[in-house]
Amino acid sequence: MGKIVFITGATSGFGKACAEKFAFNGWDLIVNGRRIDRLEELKSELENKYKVSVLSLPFDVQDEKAVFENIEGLPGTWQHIDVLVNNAGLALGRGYFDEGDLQDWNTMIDTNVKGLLYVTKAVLPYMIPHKKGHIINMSSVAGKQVYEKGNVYCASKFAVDALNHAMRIDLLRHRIKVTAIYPGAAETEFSLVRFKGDEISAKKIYDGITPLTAEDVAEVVWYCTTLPPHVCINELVLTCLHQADGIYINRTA
Ligand code: NDP
Ligand code: 8X3
Repeated sequence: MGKIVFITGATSGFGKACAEKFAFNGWDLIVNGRRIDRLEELKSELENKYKVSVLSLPFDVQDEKAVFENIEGLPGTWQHIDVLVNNAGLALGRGYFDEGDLQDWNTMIDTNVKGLLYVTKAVLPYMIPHKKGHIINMSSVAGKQVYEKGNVYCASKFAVDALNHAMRIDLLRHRIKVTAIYPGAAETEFSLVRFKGDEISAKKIYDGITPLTAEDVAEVVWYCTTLPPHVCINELVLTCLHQADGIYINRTA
């Protein structure tokens, strides 16, 4: 086996673009998501195109039992994970706090926070004995600043920010790198999911701007994970030219 990257949420957007980037560079991949057909398609596409090995590992990161069963059950050759990209996540709804939907809140917290915790906890026993490994946590500009109607999604990404820092501190003694990425608006399936299939609302998010692409984010993940062994990017914020941070976007410039 070559180097191994484990990417959650690889069926779309950032995760899929990261899979392509690492495969292009000859890495073997463990790819996760809930949509099995997409994982299988990705596996055969990357294996054929780049002659790498791809293990499709479908599970819902919210499901504690499934996370631990799948990761603890990894065949020996797949256990030597060099990089974990904790990318699976979503926003559901964009509305006032007092009008929020409890099920949406639970799903965001269970996926973006608890899912990330479960996967990381399950993968760490494969990294710690080797005193080597790199965890990438996908936060957001929403994890740096709260914006109107962002409430619980922002809170979930602030939690990723806090956990990233906590992991960086607590994993120092194991020589494991930890990096949080904070992208701004990027056109993937994210807004379509957030607005529950409402294509007009989803498109509006990118009105007048040239948003980041999934490939832009994958490029940054690749950069962070291929620096010399003694260098660790702790946090990296990236936005498109039209966006300064989680709040300021100029759609006329
Ligand atoms: P996409 O909707 O395109 O991709 C999200 C991915 O997460 C899919 O592969 C989806 O797979 C997976 N996923 C969602 N829920 C689960 C689950 N419960 N278990 C396993 N996998 C899951 O969005 P992006 O690529 O844009 O988003 C990726 C990450 O980046 C998210 O954490 C998001 O919050 C964050 N982000 C996005 C930004 C943006 O503007 N696009 C900006 C900043 C951060 P499946 O449905 O098959 O399970
Ligand atoms: C996604 C970016 O600005 O919609 O995390 O919160 S934003």
